[in-house]
Amino acid sequence: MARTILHIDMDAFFAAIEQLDHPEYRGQPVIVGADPKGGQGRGVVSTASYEARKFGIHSAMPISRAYRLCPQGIFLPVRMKRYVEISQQVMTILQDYSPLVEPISIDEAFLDITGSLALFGGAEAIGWAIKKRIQQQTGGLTASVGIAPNKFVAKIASDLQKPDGFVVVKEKEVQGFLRDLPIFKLWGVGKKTEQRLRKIGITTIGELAVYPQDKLVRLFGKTGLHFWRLANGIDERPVIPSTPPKSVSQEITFETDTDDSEFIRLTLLRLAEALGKILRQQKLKGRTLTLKIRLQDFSTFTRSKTFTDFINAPDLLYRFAWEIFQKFDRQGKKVRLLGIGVSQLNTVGGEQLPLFGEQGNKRQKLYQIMDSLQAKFGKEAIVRAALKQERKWFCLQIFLV
Ligand code: TTP
Ligand code: MG
Repeated sequence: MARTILHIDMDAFFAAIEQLDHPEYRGQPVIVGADPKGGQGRGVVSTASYEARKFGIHSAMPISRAYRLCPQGIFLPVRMKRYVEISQQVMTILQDYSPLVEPISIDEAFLDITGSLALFGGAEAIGWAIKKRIQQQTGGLTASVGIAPNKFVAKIASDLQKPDGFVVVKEKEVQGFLRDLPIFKLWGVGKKTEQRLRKIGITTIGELAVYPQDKLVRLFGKTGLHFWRLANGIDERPVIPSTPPKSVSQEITFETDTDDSEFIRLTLLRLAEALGKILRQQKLKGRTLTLKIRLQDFSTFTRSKTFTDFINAPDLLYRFAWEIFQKFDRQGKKVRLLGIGVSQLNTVGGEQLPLFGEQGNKRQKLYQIMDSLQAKFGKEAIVRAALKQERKWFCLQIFLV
């Protein structure tokens, strides 16, 4: 299934906070890090404001060198407590736009916004809303945002127009976007690898993308394949939220209330497929399945079933959800909303539950294959025949809480 991933990275984070807290430093070259001790200091630069970067100062540079480059600069110590406070404020804002937020450093995070697009009016709307909220709630800090079909491209995109950047790369633009970038932009390509790639005539990501895969594998082993895949814009790594959720659920509100039991059955199948996919991506299984039903008069019911084993396979989720639904007495009323959720979650190492035995193992493999096929060829490739008759959904929402 096509995904939309957003990467966000705050601009000159520590230095920008110093400029926020001390208005007199705004527009000035600010260097946060070790004490320069008049050029004799032995530590390094944590970060520098964009004004200071004009002097050639950057993170991890010896503070003594930074001092020589810009003796008139404003040198400040690290105030970690304050930066963590702002970091938490920013991460909390991000949670409002997707339950799938993966912080990867103090000032940077990935969001899988695939499930939030409809709710907020599209990817760009989400990106701009996040930037605006951060600016307003922190009192003026800026962030750079990259939006793309995967993590790798989103991260490159957010870096491209820093500071205050905003870059969106659509699925069909990925290859063109990557083509002319230097190879050191690839994750995992350090100085040594860069030199080795140069020796075989590769200096850009585009050149790497068309290089024969087998030759790369011969030269770099498995990593060669990894480079090739990234160069071709293929990166299937999921966004993994830092705190595992307590429950995962999917629900749907119908465009018109329904009592068509075949349609309801297919809806449960569709919900189970989607839920199963998220659970597999997040490497989670659950012991309790909950069906949520809202009827035409807005009365809402939940019915749960708890198993001895942990499950995440869509056909099991579907089978039990359908069983629960059939036992539920709607008193002749139509259904407005349906949801299924799984709780009592457990992280898994990929092995299948004993209860469903050998079949379970095969099934698990099948789902992994389905996921990778879908990632490659799009959802249509292997959508179950039954789902082809689906009607329009009003709103599909994913909840991880
Ligand atoms: P970065 O996001 O790498 O840098 P930045 O936010 O200062 O600047 P920009 O993103 O606009 O390029 O790192 C975030 C913070 O982490 C940074 O403000 C300070 C800290 N940091 C260090 O302390 N040492 C380092 O070597 C790096 C790279 C960052
Ligand atoms: Mg940053």
